[in-house]
Amino acid sequence: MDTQVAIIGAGPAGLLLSHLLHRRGIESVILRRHTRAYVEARVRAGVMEHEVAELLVRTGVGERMLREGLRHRGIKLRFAGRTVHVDFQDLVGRGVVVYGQQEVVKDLIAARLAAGGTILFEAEALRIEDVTGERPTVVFRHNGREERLRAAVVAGCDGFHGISRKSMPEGAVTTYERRYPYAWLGILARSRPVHEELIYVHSEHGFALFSMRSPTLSRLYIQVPPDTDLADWPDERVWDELERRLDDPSLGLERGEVLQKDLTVMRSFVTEPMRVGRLFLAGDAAHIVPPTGAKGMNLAVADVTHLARALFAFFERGDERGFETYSDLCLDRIWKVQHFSWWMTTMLHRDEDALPFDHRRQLGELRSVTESRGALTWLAENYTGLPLNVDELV
Ligand code: RFL
Ligand code: PHB
Repeated sequence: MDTQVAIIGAGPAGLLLSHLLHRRGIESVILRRHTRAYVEARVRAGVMEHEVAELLVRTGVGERMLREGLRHRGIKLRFAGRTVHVDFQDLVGRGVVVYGQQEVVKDLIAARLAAGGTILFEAEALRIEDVTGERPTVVFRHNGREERLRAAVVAGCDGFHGISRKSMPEGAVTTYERRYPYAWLGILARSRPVHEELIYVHSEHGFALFSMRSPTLSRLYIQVPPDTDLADWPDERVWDELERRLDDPSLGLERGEVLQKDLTVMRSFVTEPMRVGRLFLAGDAAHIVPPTGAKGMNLAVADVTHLARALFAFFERGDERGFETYSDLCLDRIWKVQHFSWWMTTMLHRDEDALPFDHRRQLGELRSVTESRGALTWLAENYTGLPLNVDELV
C-alpha cells in the first residue's frame, strides 16, 4: 500500500493531522492498533485550550463541541480552608472548554470516515523501515497478515508506548525523564459536579481534583501512592477521601454511581529531537506531562499544527525547510509546558518524603501566587494555552 503520509496512531494527534492534511488535498492512511469501540470509550483528557477549541471549530469538526462542551472562565484553587477563583477571562481574556478527549476522537473519526479517509482499525504497526530514505515503510499486522505501508513521510502519533520513538536509530535521540512519588486515582461518576468550575485542592491528606464531563457526569481524582492497588479502593472509600480533602461541606458532594475507576502514573518525559529523517514524532509519542496542568492533549495538538505546516510546504511546494525546524518549534513550547505542568504538580501535591519545611513553603507559595495578579496572569496564560497561530491552518 502507498500513500503520502503514513500516520501511526488514531489518538487526537494522528486524527487531527490526517484531518488537516485532507483539507489541503494531502492523502494519509492511519494505522490504529485497537478497535473503533475501544478508541471511543477510553476516558482521558477533559480540558481544551481556547485556541485548540477554536481550531476544531474553524476546521469544521467543532460543531458538537460547541453544543455540548462546557465553557469555563476559570478554575478554583483550594488550600488552607479557603477557595480562590482564578478568573482566566478577567486575567487574559479567554477561558477553556471542558469536552472529553474521547468525544474529540469520535468527532474526528466520524469526519475522516465521512470524507472517505482511510483508518485501518486493528492494524498494529510492528516496525518502520528505511527511516532516513525517501520512501520509509511501516510494517504492520492486519487481519493476521503482515502488510507494508510506503509513504513519503511517517508521522509517529502512537502514544507513549508506541513503536515510533523506539524506531529512531540508536544514538540519534536523547530522552529526559522525571518521575513523581504519587499517582492519580480517577473516577468517572454519574453525579452532579460539585461546582460549576474545576476545583484543584491542596490538602494535608494529598491533592484532589473535582472535574466533570457534563452537568450529570463528574470526573474526580485523588493523589495516591504509585503502587496503589485499585482493589483497596472501594467506591465508598474514594468518596470519603474526596470529601475529606475538599473539606467544604457547603458544596454538598453528591455520591453517584461510579462508572469507571483508573490509576494514572505521573511522569515528565521529553524526546529530543522529534524528527529523524522522514520520521516525525508528535504528541505522547514524544513527550509526557503530569496531568495537573491539563496539557497532554493540547500539546499533542500544538505539535500537529507545526507538522501540518511543514507538510503543506513540502507537498505543495517541495519545500523541505519545515522538516529541519519542526523539532525546535515543538520543543520550544514543550519545555515551557513541561515547566508549567511540573510547577502545578509540585505546588499542589503532598510529597510524604518532603520536610515539614517544604509543606509550610508550599502554603507560602500558594498564598504568594493567589495574592499576585502577575502570578495569576502567568498561570492563566499557560492554562488557557500559549499562542497556536491557527490562522494559517484553516
Ligand atoms: P494517544 O491518545 O495515546 O494515541 C495513541 C494512538 O496510537 C495507537 N497505537 C498504535 N497504533 C498502531 N500500531 C501501534 N504499534 C500502536 N501503538 C499505539 C493507540 O492505540 C492510540 O490510538 O496519543 P496522542 O494522540 O499523542 O494524544 C495524547 C493524549 O492522549 C494525552 O496527552 C492526554 O490524554 C493527556 N491528558 C490530558 N491532556 C489534556 O490536554 N488535558 C487534560 O485534561 C488531560 N487529562 C490526560 C488527562 C491523560 C490522562 N491519562 C489517562 C494518562 C487525564 C488523564 C487521567
Ligand atoms: C479531567 O477532567 O480529566 C482533567 C481536568 C483537569 C486536569 C486533568 C484532568 O488537570
